[in-house]
Amino acid sequence: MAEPYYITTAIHYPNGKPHIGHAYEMIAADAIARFHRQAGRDVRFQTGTDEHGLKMVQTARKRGMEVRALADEMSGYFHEMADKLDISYDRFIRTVEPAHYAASQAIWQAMADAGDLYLSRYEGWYSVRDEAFYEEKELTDGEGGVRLSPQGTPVEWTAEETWFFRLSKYQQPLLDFYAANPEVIQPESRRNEVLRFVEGGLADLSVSRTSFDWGVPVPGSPGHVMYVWVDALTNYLTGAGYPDGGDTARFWPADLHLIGKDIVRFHAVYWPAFLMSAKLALPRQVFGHGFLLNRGEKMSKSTGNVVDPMALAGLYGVDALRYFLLRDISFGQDGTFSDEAIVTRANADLANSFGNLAQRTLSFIAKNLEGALPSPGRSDPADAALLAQVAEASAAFRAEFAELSLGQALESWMRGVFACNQYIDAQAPWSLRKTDPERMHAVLGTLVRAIRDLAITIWPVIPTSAGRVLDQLGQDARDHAALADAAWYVRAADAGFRIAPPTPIFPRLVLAEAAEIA
Ligand code: ME8
Repeated sequence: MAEPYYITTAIHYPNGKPHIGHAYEMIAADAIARFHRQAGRDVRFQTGTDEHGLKMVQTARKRGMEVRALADEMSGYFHEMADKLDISYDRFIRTVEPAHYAASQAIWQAMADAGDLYLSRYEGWYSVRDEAFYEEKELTDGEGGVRLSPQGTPVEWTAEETWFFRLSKYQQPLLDFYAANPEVIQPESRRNEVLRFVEGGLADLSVSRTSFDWGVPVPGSPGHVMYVWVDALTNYLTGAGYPDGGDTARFWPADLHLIGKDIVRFHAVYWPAFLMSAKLALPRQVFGHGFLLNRGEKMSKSTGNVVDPMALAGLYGVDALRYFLLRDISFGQDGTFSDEAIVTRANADLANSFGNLAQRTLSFIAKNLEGALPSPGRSDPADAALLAQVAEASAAFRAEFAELSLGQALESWMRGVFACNQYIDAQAPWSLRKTDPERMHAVLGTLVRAIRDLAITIWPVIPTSAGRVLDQLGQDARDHAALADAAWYVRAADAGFRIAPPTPIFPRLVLAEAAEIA
């Protein structure tokens, strides 16, 4: 049986519609999930919405709605976005599901059984926007006497009776865990932040609330609902079938929690501490990706520069957006986007390079060979050299993708595309038609093989368009094993496969008018 691979995104707060940052995270996780499926792993990919907490309560109050109605409406937009962006999730989880209540109460009970929960009084600072408690030493002064969290969000003084989790007890076990698993928190800068935070000492964590009731009830403690992060983090276990078994044995621990840099503390400190307490295995990796900036500016509702990912996908195409985000933003760092940058990148790499290569080659074959796959013809060392360059580019892509160097992987793939374009220019198959048809056949056949392998390689990033190129070549396989199967060509030729006159797959994009962008 194939080796399991469990990947998750953060679950998103449905207190508003999804923005491009949410889309970015889903797209990156989707490409990684597809990549592992191609490599033959049994992938479980989960995304969803995080629907409890005070932020949801306050947003619903402002809109004059019931919280559940707000959650239902907004979660729907996230679900719809995932589908439109070709996100191949196996489960879209909502934290209001009964199965999730059961999982959250089970992990709570396990932490209680370990003696790690006690009742006391919390007095301290809370940021509703971050749904996070902060210590006095972490705060700064904002305008008008407002105190600000390290994330720059306002905090308010909170005092109530709550349950506490003995986080302090886990300081040393956590440090031991990081030391024994140097790769567990990525990238390196995030790991260093976490180490500094934990080395600085850990206070026990308030893990229930009594001032509102929108949350998972604490078992045996009427009036208390769980702190939203306790149930939110537990979604990863719910999705694996915890506590009733289900697939927990198969898919837990998760291989990768892909999240943004602002929530690394929750995933790399609180989550492993909860799991240690509940005697469950710890995740293999937490990767904190960077933030997307709109033309270099932080997006916020007040500046009015929040970008709707569906509008961008509508203007430029889902695959152009997916390709741009993974190619132009160095994975793990902040990155900036603009309409111009999307158009420039998609045109340079997809329309003018890979798209043009496929379109020229396939339409020439359709027109001049009635679509029949070129015969072996007269080969030349340049043919094997090209296929070796393409194989090297594809192998580099796979190695870099596996290491989550996504942008670099795409650069490697482009090396393969460029090699093909140089080969076409040097071999000039169009002029060989009259002068040397034997040589023309060999060149076109070499290009067909190269295009097929480049399309399989890039498939996780641009699944619809790469899939269409492969369809034009009559290729059903999308997996890595197909790259090692060079005999496909002879089989297809023997079976009499013919290339139909192709419709272009990668349109040349034009920048949308300012009115369309807004
Ligand atoms: O934090 N660029 O939800 P969320 C890139 N519910 N990524 C961004 C971003 C940006 N501009 N803005 C946000 C939560 N993100 C919790 C998570 S998980 C158990 C609970 C990322 O809707 C952010 O870093 O505020 C996070 O990974 C995800 O979007 C959801 O953010």
